[in-house]
Amino acid sequence: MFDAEALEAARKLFARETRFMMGCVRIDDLPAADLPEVAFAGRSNVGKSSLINAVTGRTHLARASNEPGRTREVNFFVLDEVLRLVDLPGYGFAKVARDAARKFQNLGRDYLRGRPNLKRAYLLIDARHGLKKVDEEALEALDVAAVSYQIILTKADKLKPAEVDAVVAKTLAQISKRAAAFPRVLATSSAKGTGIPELRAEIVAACQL
Ligand SMILES: Nc1nc2c(ncn2[C@@H]2O[C@H](COP(=O)(O)OP(=O)(O)OP(=O)(O)O)[C@@H](O)[C@H]2O)c(=O)[nH]1
Ligand SMILES: [Mg+2]
Repeated sequence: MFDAEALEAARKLFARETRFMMGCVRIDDLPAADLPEVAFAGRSNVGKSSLINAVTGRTHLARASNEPGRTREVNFFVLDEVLRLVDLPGYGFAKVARDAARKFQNLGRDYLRGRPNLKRAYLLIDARHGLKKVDEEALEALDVAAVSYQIILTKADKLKPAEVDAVVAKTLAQISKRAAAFPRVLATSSAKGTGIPELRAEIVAACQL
């Protein structure tokens, strides 16, 4: 999929400094759309913030936690002033007060719908669960908004390799008819580093860096 040269170039880029830029709670507060962006979306607790930490090689850049609903802002991280990684609030989450949850979930959705410099959205799916109904709604919204997106399986360390392969194959089949879905599903583990070099290369390719 990626040759050694592409993986090495991506590794080098992501070895550069990433800084936290800002967290937005209102759609009007987003930064100017002046750098390519990739965003991480998915159910609450799926591992979005952890994956941003893994690709940037930083442990506590994005705040990750076992408490669902951890990320409530649209958080922007800037890699070497050439690219922004965007950590979105999760969806499909019932435990926080409903109004508050709706507010930050809508914020994530509004970001995805209207961002002109968004080069790719990564829709994260827990490898143990595969696509759920609530994810289908997200896929639908991304297709309608014509946002180029790619599915990433998370927490692959929780499954045996053969089981991961089966979920990859099944997920690929499920998205085969979706117009805006990138026809490659990447299995990752932020905990073990699986798939992280490949994800870096995917981001470089998506942003044409
Ligand atoms: N085993 C394992 N656990 C993971 C992995 N990635 C994340 N986790 C755990 O999953 C939990 C949720 O991770 P987060 O990164 O905070 O998830 P999130 O998608 O950002 O969640 P919200 O901000 O609430 O939407 C944390 O306890 C992480 O340690 C992984 O690759 N493997
Ligand atoms: Mg988070």
